Amino acid sequence: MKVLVTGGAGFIGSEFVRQVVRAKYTVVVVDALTYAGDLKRLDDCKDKFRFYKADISERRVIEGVFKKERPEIVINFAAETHVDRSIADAAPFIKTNILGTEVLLAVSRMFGVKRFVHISTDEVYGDIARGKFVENDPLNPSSPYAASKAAADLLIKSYVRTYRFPAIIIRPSNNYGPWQYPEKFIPLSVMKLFHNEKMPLYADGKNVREWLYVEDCALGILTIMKKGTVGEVYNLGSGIEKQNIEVAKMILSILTLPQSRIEFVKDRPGHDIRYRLDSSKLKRQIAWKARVNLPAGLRSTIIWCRKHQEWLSSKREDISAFYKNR
Ligand code: NAD
Ligand code: TDX
Repeated sequence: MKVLVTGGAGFIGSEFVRQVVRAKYTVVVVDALTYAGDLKRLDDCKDKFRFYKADISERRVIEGVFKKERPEIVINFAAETHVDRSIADAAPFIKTNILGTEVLLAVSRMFGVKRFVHISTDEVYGDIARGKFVENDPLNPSSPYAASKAAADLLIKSYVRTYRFPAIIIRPSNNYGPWQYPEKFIPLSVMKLFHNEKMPLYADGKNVREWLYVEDCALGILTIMKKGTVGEVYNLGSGIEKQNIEVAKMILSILTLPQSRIEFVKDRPGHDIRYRLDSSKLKRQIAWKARVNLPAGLRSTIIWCRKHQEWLSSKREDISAFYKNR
C-alpha cells in the first residue's frame, strides 16, 4: 500500500513516517517546510520515502503530486500548530488548516483515495472543568488555532455524509517527546533551563493538559489507519492529566534544579483551563493503549534534548523573535 503523509517533516508526522516505513508501506511525504518543518527529523530514514516540498493549500501542485504518486491512503498531519501564533495572526491557520484540508479532500476524492486519515486535536471541544469529552460532544473551540481545526473536522464530516468519502478523524491530546519544536511548553522550558533562563508558566500554572508520548501517539494513529472504521472519529489520549506546574516541577526535579527557576508570566488570552479525552472507544474497538508514563517520557525527552542542544538552539532566534513581538 502507498501512503501519502502530509506534514511528515513535523514533530508527530516524522515519528509516524519512521513507524510507517518500518511497517513496510511505500511512503510519500509532502511538507511545505515552514518554520516548524525540518527534514533533519527524518535523517535516520531519509532514503526510505519520496519527498515533495509542497504546500497543501496549492491545488495544482497537490494534483501534480497525486497524479505522479497515486496514493491509496492519505494521512494529514500538515498544519499550523501553535496556539500563541494563532492568537497573534490567524491567517496562516485559515490557509493551511482549512483551505489546505479542503484541497486534500477534493484531490483525494478526485483520485479515488481508499482511506483519508485526518489528524485533528482535543482542542476542538474547548475546555472541560470536570469529566471527559466523547467523540460526539459539540465542538466549542477557544483559539483561532482550535477553530481552524474544528472547521476542518466539519468539512470532513460533510464529505463523509455527502460523498461517502472514506475519512477517519483522530483527535489526539497534547503530545511531547523528541523533535518537538521548542516553542511548545515542555521543550521550550527545557531549552530555557539549559540556557540558564527561567521556565515561563502562564498565570498560576494550574491549567491541565493530558500528556501523550509521541511514539504512543504515532502508533495509535498507525493502528487506527489499519483497523479504524471509515466515517468514525477517535479520541486518542493517554489518560495522564497534569497541571502545568506539576509538569514544571517534574522537569526541575529530573534536572535537580530549584523551584525558583519557575517564572509566572502573563496568561495566554482565552487559555483553556483543562483538556481531557475519553478514549474508551479506541480501546474498545482497536485495542490501543498508551505505554509510556509521564516520568519515563519526560526523562527520555530531557535526555534527547541534552543530546540535541544544537538543534534546539538553532530554533531559539525564531522563537524569541515571535515572543518579543507579541
Ligand atoms: P508541527 O508544527 O511540528 O508540524 C507541522 C508540519 O506541517 C511541519 O513539518 C510543517 O512544515 C508542515 N506544514 C505546515 N503548513 C503546511 C502546508 N501549508 N503544506 C504542507 N505542509 C505544511 O506539528 P505537530 O505537533 O507535529 O502536529 C501534527 C498534527 O497533529 C497537526 O495537525 C496538529 O494540529 C495535530 N496535533 C498536535 C498535537 C501536539 O500536541 N503536538 C496534539 C493534537 C493534535
Ligand atoms: O511558555 C509557555 N508557558 C505555559 O505555561 C507555553 C508555550 C505554554 N504554557 C502552557 C499553555 C498550556 O496550558 O502550557 C500548556 C501547553 O501549551 P502548548 O505547548 O502551547 O500546547 P497547547 O496550547 O496545549 O496545544 C498543544 O496541544 C494540542 C499543541 O500545541 C496543539 O497543536 C495541539 O493541538
